Amino acid sequence: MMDLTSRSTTVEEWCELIDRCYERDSEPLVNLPSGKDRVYDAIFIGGGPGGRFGAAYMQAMGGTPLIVERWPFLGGSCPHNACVPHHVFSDCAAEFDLLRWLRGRLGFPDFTNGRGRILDIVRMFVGGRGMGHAFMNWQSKEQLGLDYILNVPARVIDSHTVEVDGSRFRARAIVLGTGARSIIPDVPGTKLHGVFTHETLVEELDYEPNRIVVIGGSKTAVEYGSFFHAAGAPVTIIARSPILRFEPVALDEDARTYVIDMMRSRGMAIYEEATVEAILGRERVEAVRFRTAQGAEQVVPADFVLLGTGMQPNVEPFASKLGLSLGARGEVIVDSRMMTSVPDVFAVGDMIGHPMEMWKARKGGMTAARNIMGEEFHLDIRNYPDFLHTTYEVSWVGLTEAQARERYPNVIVLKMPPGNPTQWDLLIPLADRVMLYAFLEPRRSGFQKCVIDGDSRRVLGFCHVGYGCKDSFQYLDYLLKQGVTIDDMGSMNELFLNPGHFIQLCRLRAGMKKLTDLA
Ligand code: FAD
Ligand code: COM
Repeated sequence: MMDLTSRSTTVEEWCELIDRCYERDSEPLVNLPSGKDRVYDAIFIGGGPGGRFGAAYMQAMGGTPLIVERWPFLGGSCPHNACVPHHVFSDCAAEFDLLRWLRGRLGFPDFTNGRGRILDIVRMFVGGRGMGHAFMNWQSKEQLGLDYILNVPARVIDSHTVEVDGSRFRARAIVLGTGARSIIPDVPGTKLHGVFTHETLVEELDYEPNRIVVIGGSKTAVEYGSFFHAAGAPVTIIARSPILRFEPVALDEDARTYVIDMMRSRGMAIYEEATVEAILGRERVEAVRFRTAQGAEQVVPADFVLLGTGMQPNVEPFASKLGLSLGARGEVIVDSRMMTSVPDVFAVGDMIGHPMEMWKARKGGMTAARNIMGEEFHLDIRNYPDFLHTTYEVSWVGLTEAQARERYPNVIVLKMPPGNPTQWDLLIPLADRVMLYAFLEPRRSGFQKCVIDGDSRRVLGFCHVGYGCKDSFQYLDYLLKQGVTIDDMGSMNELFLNPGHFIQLCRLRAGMKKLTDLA
């Protein structure tokens, strides 16, 4: 065991230490400023966003949390193999896409035979991710004052006792936040060299992929597929269900059609409602055989396959040991306070099932902390803003037009461009980071829609395809929940040219007593 409690460790020192620990089996890293023998308010098992934010919130409330994490760093899968690489890849996808459309024009370089180097990008991420890991450890120790033990798995003894490296720790409550892992589909060939998940991609990729098949229709499948394709490696997506259909917070059908059309128009092959029969090859992957929705057998050559078939909660051995109730997809069942079926045991984040997103993990941790500290607090995980990347940022919140029409008799729609967004060659919408598309490839400049209840004048939903608008959806979500109206929206101050044209679209109609569409 390496006791770091009374040592001030810099980010650079953490980097070296984490690297050493990650490369080979090594001792636990211990930081226990509150003292080893105390009874903690909670032991957080898993130091991902759920555990780390839960512990930080509890500490801020005056409680004493302990985090136990099997990796030598805090932050969980996000900085290691999930959100952070996803955003690196999506940034690259957007840049490559722009370069592809502008190639040889206006002084932009010729990208015609150009290829983004996927292997180098993955290596760049892996080479740099240690700094993110180190920052999480440093911030949690030096700025947040958290107790933690890293680089060792936790073993639950009972609902108040956790064993770590042979020592026992006691707490009033346990908060499980052990995340989720990729589901490996039950088809022949998943063990061939060249078949990856998002986890193994960053650990094991050792060649430049050229022909790519993505199996599955998850966000990861669409996001990573879009990146590979934008980098110049042709991609085929084979999904069992229609892609980009989300529940319960759905993407508007017009936006979905626009996004999929834009993916196809860039040359991506997308097969929905198709069944993968086998990944073929001797040692390395050579092709994927599948059946289309119409029943035709097809074989696509591939030297790289990404499995994007969803995530499985990591619930064992804790569920069996504690007797936790599980749901149909193997997730831990919790109530709105994050309490499991076992008294004093809470669960948060990806291990409680969908939606598997950062906000839910972090707010789940915070919710558990508040309830353990005696403040009743409930988390609603049914209404939230959502997003994904293709070569675009796609963001949405609230009701789709179809959902609104089911619930309200007088639905008003404001959208840009008007009509069918894939058929216009109109340089609208104009905004940051789509100006070049707008003038040179107009139909690629994005799409946005605002759905309104014409009777109450309340806004019901927003969606946006483009760039730079994702952030505003965090606040639009809040405004929707406050009951924002078209008139409130029209009274706001835009920073023109703004990616979300929602304020000015609303203002164009806000003066109207009996609202009509702007669509
Ligand atoms: P994790 O982050 O998985 O943390 C769980 C921790 O528990 C891990 O550190 C693990 O080592 C530890 N652990 C497991 N077992 C033990 C044990 N026995 N003892 C001790 N520790 C243990 N969400 C977004 O909001 N935005 C995004 O852009 C985004 N991008 C994503 C991209 C990809 C490719 C993927 C797969 C997911 C993405 N997500 C994104 C989802 C997000 O990463 C997760 O929702 C979030 O990380 C869940 O946090 P968590 O704390 O529940 O689990
Ligand atoms: C972010 C990880 S990458 S955490 O949510 O700050 O722990």
